[in-house]
Amino acid sequence: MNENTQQLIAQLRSIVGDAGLVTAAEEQASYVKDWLNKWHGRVAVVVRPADTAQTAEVVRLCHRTHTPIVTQGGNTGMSGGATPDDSGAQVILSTTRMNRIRAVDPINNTMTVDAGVILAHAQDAARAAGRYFPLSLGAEGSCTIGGNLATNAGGIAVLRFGNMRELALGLEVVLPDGRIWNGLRGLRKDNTGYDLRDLFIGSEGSLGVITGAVLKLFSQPHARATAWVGCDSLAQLAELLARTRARCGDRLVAFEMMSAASLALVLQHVTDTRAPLAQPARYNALIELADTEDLGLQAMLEELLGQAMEDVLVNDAMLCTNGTQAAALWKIREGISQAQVRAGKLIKHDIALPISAIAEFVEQAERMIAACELQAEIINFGHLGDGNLHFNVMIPLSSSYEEVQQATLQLNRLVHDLVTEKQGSISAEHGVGQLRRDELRHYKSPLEMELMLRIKQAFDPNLIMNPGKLL
Ligand code: FAD
Ligand code: 2HG
Ligand code: ZN
Repeated sequence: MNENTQQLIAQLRSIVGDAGLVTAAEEQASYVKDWLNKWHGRVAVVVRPADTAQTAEVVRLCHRTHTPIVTQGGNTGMSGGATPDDSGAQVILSTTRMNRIRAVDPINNTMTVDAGVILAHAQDAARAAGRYFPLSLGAEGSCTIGGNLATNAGGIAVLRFGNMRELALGLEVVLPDGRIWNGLRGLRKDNTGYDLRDLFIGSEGSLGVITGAVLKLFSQPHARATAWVGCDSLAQLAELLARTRARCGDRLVAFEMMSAASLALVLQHVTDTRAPLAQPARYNALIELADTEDLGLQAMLEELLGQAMEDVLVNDAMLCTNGTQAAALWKIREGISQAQVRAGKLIKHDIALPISAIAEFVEQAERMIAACELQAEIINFGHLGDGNLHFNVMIPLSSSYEEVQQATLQLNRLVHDLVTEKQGSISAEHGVGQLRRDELRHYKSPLEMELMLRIKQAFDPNLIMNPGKLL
C-alpha cells in the first residue's frame, strides 16, 4: 500500500471511525465481486458512512484527492455497476449503515428513508403503518432503496405501479464535490424548472450518492388471486394479457412469463419446486390480481381463465386456493436467476419491446440464434405485463473466457439489432453498468451521447463518480 493510500485511509478513518472502514482483503471479498460472480475488482478501502453528513465529508475528501468512488448498496445489481475496476485505486462507498426509516406520513401517503434501507424493510415499514410500498423483485431481501433508485429498478408490479422513478417523489443526494442537495420533497406537483430528481434516478452512481428518498405509498391489498397458465405461443399469452387487463383493470398486478426451458431449469436446480401443470407448456404465465378488499377476485380470475380455455387460448391453468400454493409458484418464478447461474454461462439481454411486437421478435431471434450453430439454450422469461424480457442465452459452464466473449459479441449484435429494429430498448431494468456500456454507445444517437456526457461533466467535472460504468 503506497503512502497516498495510507494517508487517504487515515483521513477516512477520522471521518467514519474504525466501524466505518473495511480494510482487510478477506473482509472486502464480498464487496469487490458481483452477485453473478462475473466481475471482480480491487479497492484501496471500503468506506461505510453512518449518515449523510459523513457521506458528504467522505465525498469531499475524494473530490479533493481525485479518488474514484464506486457507490454500492446491496450489491445485487446484474450489470456490474457496483463492482470496482482492478486498479486498486478506487474506493467503495457502501450505504448499508444508512438504514433508518426516517418518517412515515400516512396522510401524505409517503415515507422518507435512508438510501441504505433494504427494500423488504421499506415494505415492512409501510405495512406496519397500514400502507403499502409496491416495488417488488427477487432480490428484495438484500437490495437497497438507493440501488433501486440508481438503477430505476422494475420488478414484478411495474404494469400496475410503475418502476422506481414513478415511486419516488424526492431525493437527498451528496454531489460529487461533497455538497448536499436536499430535494426531499413529498409533492405530487412541482414544476419549478428542470427535474433534478429524475436525472439522479437511473444514473447508476455516476452523478452523486443518493442518501435519502421520499417514496410514494399506496393502499394495502388485503385480497389476492394467483394462477399459473400454460399456452402454446407468446401471441396467445399477449392476447390473454390484454383480456385480463380489460376485465380486471388495476386489479392486475403481475403478469410474468416463463418459457418451458426456464421452468425446466428451475425444476432441475432449485430444491422443493414442482411443475404446476400436468403437461409442460411452451409458455407459462404467473398471473396475480390484488384488491384492497375481496369483492370476488378469485371468481373473476376463474371465469376469465375458464373462458380463455374454452376459446383455446390457454391449454391448462392452476388457480391457487391458498397463500402456500401462491408462494410455491412465486418460488419457481424467483428461482430462475439462481438456476441459470448453476446451469451455465450467461449472455444476458434485459430488453423492452412493445408488447404487441414480442411474439414476432422471439420467433425471429430464436431462428437467428439457431442459425449461429452455438451450443446455446435460450432462457426466455420476464415481465410480459410491461414488455420486459430477460432474453438470456446460456452456453455450457465449461465455456472458456474467450468463448464467452466471442458468443457475447455475436449474440449481442444479433439480439440488440433486432430489438432496435422493433423500436425496443437494450436496457430495460438492470441498468447499463459495465455490461452494456459499449452497447449503449453503439445504439444511442451521437446527439443523445453528447447530451449525456455534458450532463456528466456538469455534475462531476473530476469524473470521480463510478468511472467506467454507464458512459
Ligand atoms: P447495487 O448492486 O449495490 O448497485 C447497483 C447500481 O446502483 C450501481 O451502479 C451502484 O453504483 C449504484 N448505487 C447503489 N446505491 C446507490 C446510491 N445510494 N447512490 C447512487 N448510486 C447507487 N432488478 C430489477 O429491476 N427487477 C428485477 O426483477 C430484479 N430481480 C432480481 C433478482 C435477483 C435474484 C437479483 C440478484 C437481482 C435482481 N435485480 C432486479 C437486480 C437488482 O436487484 C436491482 O438492480 C437493484 O435495484 C439493485 O440494488 P442494490 O442495492 O443491490 O444496488
Ligand atoms: C428477474 O426478473 C430479474 O427475475 C433477474 O430481473 C433476471 O436473471 C435475470 O436475467
Ligand atoms: Zn426482471
